[in-house]
Amino acid sequence: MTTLEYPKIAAGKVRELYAVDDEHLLLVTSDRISAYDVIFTTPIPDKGRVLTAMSVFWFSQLSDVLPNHLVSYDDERIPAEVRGRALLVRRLAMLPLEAVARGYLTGTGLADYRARGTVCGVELPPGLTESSRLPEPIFTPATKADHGSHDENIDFSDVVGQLGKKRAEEVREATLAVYRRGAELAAERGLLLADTKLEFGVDRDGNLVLADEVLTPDSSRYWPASGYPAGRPRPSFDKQPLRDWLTGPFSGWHRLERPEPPPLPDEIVAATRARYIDAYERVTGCSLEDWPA
Ligand code: PZK
Repeated sequence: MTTLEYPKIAAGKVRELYAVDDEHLLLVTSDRISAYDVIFTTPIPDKGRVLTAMSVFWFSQLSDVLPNHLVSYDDERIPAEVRGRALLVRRLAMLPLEAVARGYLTGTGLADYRARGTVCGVELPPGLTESSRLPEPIFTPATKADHGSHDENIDFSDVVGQLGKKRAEEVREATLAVYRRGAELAAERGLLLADTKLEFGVDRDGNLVLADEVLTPDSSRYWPASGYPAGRPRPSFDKQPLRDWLTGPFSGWHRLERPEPPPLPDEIVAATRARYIDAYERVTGCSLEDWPA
């Protein structure tokens, strides 16, 4: 059985989802990387393994907080060609929202705060700036946008309208609990967890289940903990070498003209790969060499 023999049921920028049977899916993470909304053709070797291994680490760390969809990362149902970067997961009824928790102000959270003084209906104190730490972590849900469009921030009251008060509160509390656990462990390892985006599903018995990828550099903003005061954008732990090269004088790439993404030079690939592996090893305390390939 090769991956391609399973029916593909969804594809994102860097991941694909296959139907294994009525109860199981295969979630495959590629080595592709995106930045500034473009997806590069040059792969980052081992990126798919890093993201997969990190998700597995976090599912295990969070298993006392809530159940998750992971069945296995090493199973006969996982084809050899994707071993180490694929997860066999339980098929769930997915909730139609992105569940985001933020401990710091950046991105669309910052934009909404500047425009309205609130993020997703949560009132924040005046005087906050780019990268400010929030007084406490907040739940900032968003719609799940179709391919090509962006997620849109929504208020908690919209989530209540969609899911009912009980489930909405459960999702909010679970999202904040995942963020708190992630931020606490990241801080012990010299990293700040600025924010994280989660997806939830519901199993046959009606239990809320953590799905998708969890606390990976693609679903979360990890920042180096030291050396960067609030007021300026902080460098992303993983993608900064790529972003710096792209926006610098040598890439020949002009973001606003939306040209084809340029091929990445070997040294940018190597530096980016090293950041992903470093993030994995810092967060988990494990060597990537001990992860299946
Ligand atoms: C599911 N996605 C998003 C992720 C993609 C799309 N356990 C599950 N059961 C049912 N559906 C999903 C999951 C999970 N996880 C997740 N869409 C459906 C997604 C990765 C690649 F193309």
